Amino acid sequence: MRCNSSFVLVLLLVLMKDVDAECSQLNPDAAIEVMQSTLLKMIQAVSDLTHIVTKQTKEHGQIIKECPVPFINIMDQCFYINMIQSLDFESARNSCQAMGADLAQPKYPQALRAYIWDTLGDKFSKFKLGGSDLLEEGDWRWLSGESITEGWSPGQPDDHRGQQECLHLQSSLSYKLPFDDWFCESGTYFICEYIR
Ligand SMILES: [Ca+2]
Repeated sequence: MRCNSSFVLVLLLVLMKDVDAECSQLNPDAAIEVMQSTLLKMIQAVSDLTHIVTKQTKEHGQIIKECPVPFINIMDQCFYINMIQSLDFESARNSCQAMGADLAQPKYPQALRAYIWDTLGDKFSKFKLGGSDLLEEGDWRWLSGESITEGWSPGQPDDHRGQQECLHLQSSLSYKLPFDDWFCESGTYFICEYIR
C-alpha cells in the first residue's frame, strides 16, 4: 500500500514537471489544452490517492482495535486476569467496572483456560466470571442475560450446600471442562473483560 501511495505522489510530481516543460514550448491555446488534460490526470491521481489513504485508515483502524493495556486478546476478546485481589462477586465486579470493564463472559472458555494453564500452570485454580443464577435458582445466565448452556465440568453446577450461585472458571485440568458453580461470597481471583 505504501508503494501505491508513493507511486501516485510521484505521478503527480511528474505530471507537474511535464506540463511546465511542455507549455513553455506551445502557443497559449495549445498550452491551455495541455494544462486541462494534465489537470484531469491530476484529479484522477488525487482520487486514487484518497482511495488509498481511506483504505489504509480502515486497515489501521483494525490494528488499533487491539486490547488496551493491561487487557490481553484471547480469541478476539479482551481479558484481564486479576491475580492481585481475592474478592467476592460484587467486589470483583466493581473492580472490573473501575477499569472500564466487567466480569468476563468468555465465548471460548477452554481457550481462556488454556492460556491460564500455559502461563500460570496449576498455581491458581478458581476465577470468578460474569455469570450466576442469582436471579433465579438453577437458571444460569451471563451478565448479558444470555443462558450459560455449555462449558460445565461433569457434575457441575452442583449447588453445593445450596449456596453456589456464581460462575467460576477452574484452571485445573482435573476439571474436564472449565465451569464450576462456587460461592459468590468467597474471595477468589477473577477475570475482567473489556468490551471494545
Ligand atoms: Ca460447584
